Amino acid sequence: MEEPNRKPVIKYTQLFINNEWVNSVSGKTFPTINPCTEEKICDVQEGDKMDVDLAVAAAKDAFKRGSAWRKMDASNRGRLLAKLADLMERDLKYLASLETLDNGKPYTDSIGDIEASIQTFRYYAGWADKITGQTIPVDGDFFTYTKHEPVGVCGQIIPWNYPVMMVAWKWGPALACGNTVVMKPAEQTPLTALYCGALIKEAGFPPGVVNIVTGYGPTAGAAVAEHLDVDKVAFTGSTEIGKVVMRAASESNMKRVSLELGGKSPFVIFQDADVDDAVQWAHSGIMNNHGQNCCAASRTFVHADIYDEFVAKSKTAAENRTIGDPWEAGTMQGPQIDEAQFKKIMEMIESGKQQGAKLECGGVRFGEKGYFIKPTVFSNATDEMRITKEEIFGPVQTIIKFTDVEEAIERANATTYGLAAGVYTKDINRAFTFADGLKGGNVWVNCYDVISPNQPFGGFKQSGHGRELGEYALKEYTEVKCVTIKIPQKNS
Ligand code: TXE
Repeated sequence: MEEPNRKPVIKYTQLFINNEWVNSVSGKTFPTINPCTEEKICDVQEGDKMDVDLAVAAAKDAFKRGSAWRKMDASNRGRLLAKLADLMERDLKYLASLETLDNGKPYTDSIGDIEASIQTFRYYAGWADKITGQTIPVDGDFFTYTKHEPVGVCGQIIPWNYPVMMVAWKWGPALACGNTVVMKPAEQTPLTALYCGALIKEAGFPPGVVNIVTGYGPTAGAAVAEHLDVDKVAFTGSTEIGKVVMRAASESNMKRVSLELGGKSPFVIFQDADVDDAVQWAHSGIMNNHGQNCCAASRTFVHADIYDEFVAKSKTAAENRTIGDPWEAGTMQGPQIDEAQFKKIMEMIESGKQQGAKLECGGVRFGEKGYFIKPTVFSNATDEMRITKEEIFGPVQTIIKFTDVEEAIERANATTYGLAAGVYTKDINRAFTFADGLKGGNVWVNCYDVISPNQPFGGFKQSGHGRELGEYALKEYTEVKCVTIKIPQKNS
């Protein structure tokens, strides 16, 4: 691993509209904060409705019939995406450094995220000229075919937990399908998305195909969700704001909506498990990315026969997790993203203690500066406790006991969420029973959080609408047009 660049030069802090860097119309800026030091990194242009209007106008223009983007061969769209991936690879070290600076995640994690993002762009580069329709044998002298057309201007609102990866998950399928984009990055982590904007221009995407408006949710984000000229909105974030976005979409122009929201995912571990291996999967399933992961294994159900051993080993794993300076090789956990998240997590930990769960380790701040929280393990948690029901989005493992198989499925499904789930067992029949019975968009057996660009990702119930990644994501970014032509005589 190359040495990180601890002080990456910040090159872009303006809005990216029509392949140009511009100030916000209001002239306002907002600070982005280093979560390790709680100090300002720099000021970034604060876009709002007026800037979103300009960005949408640029995206609409780029999508006009006859535009460079609309006339471009699909294979060339693929080549541009592949070029973007190459440029990210060239700048891997810089991008990872910027990500760690702005988000606080360990540099090695940032490298992994950027590599996964590059892989995602390459995957969708391959799709660009393979998005095909059907011919349909209708009755009579007619010829019918379907065409999968781009939806149009896509608003994309993303969170701060995987800043570059969310860019790749959103732009990859949108651009492969031939849409144009107005992206609103999270206010906590605007820097890497802006840098990716510079790479869009360098790769040679026509002006207006990708636009980035940094700013806050209730202003810039809401303007995207409400806009009459935005044809689709893709949102990743809280279920609460997902509902706001969906409402805004229906009350404005019925724009298409895809949502990837919160979760409270169960991981059910049986008594026949290899306990050490299961402990590791469950530990990384909740602790990775500081617990700031929508599909985090935030409810660990463990069979009574191995419960005590499992809890003891989970405690050791949490105590051994290295927390601190994200630039140091070997650091596994940095700070939470901001003060609001820090306070929310500490409040949830307090509720766990008050409601009678047993705090095995952690539960306190690490150090005096920065939003660090020690990896925390609760045992003796019950289904009614807030730590078992609500998304904590922090490094807090909640271990719950179960005995009966049927009961385990029911309890695992007793949540308003349905993003992901896991089961660990050597019994193949039980594995299938759980894979079928668990209500989640992703179910992992004897592993957890294994994600790749060609697998679909998304939620049942209040964890969202639609799927990202894989071939499935193309459906979210295309409209199906059915064309029927009268012909002189069929020859079927
Ligand atoms: O999310 P928000 P926050 C969950 C997690 C976390 C909680 C709150 O439980 O603790 O949400 O985090 C933009 N119209 N997840 O407050 O507010 C906002 O600017 C349009 C799960 O950060 O949902 C940002 O770009 N947009 C999750 C994005 O929405 C609005 C990832 C997400 O912010 C808006 C993050 C509005 N009215 C948090 N208000 C996941 N699914 O991975 C805000 N935004």
